[in-house]
Amino acid sequence: MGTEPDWEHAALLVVDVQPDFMPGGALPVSEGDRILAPLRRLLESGRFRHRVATQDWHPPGHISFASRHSGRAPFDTLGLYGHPQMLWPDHCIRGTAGAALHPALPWERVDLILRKGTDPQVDSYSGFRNNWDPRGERPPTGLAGYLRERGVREVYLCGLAREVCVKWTAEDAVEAGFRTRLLWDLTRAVDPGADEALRADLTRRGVEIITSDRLPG
Ligand code: VGL
Ligand code: ZN
Repeated sequence: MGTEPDWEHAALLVVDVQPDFMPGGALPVSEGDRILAPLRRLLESGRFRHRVATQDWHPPGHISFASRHSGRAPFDTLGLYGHPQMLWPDHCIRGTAGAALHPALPWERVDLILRKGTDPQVDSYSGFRNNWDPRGERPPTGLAGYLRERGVREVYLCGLAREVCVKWTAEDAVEAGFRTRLLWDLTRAVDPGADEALRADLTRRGVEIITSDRLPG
């Protein structure tokens, strides 16, 4: 398997690059700001024919917020609809400055902005499918169909957070049949201590981990 992208059939997926995930933000990702400059250059290079962004976009009082569950603190885990749900600080509340697409990036270069996490009762990490709903299902967002209808066969992932929304999006991309590559240097983690295990897990699930300097051109 070569690493040469098939540009015509390749999409760049930029996951949740929003001020709330920056250092000092509501749900800070260590060094989250370090991806901004290289990601700006990649978007401006015009190399990817297809470019999609996801945006975490929660209503106030979202089910994933610790503040919504009495006696619970951020980063506690709760059983929700039969699956573990991590509780988070309030973040990415729709319409707030922290939920905006980060002003340092050239968003005019993306074709589609997909908002997720909009259901008050259901979280959504992946750009492809929500987390489990009360019926135990993970409803699709339509992203796989959007990409397929445009002839996309391979996806390149970057953004935040590496072990949460980027990971879930990558795994679902594999599941949906896309050749999936993660641009490791263009992601950062909430907990970088778990990077080693994360790499192994992603690789086992069929996600290829590469760095952006290996993209030609
Ligand atoms: C994310 C936690 C909660 C992310 C979103 O974008 O990785 N993490 N909501
Ligand atoms: Zn969220």
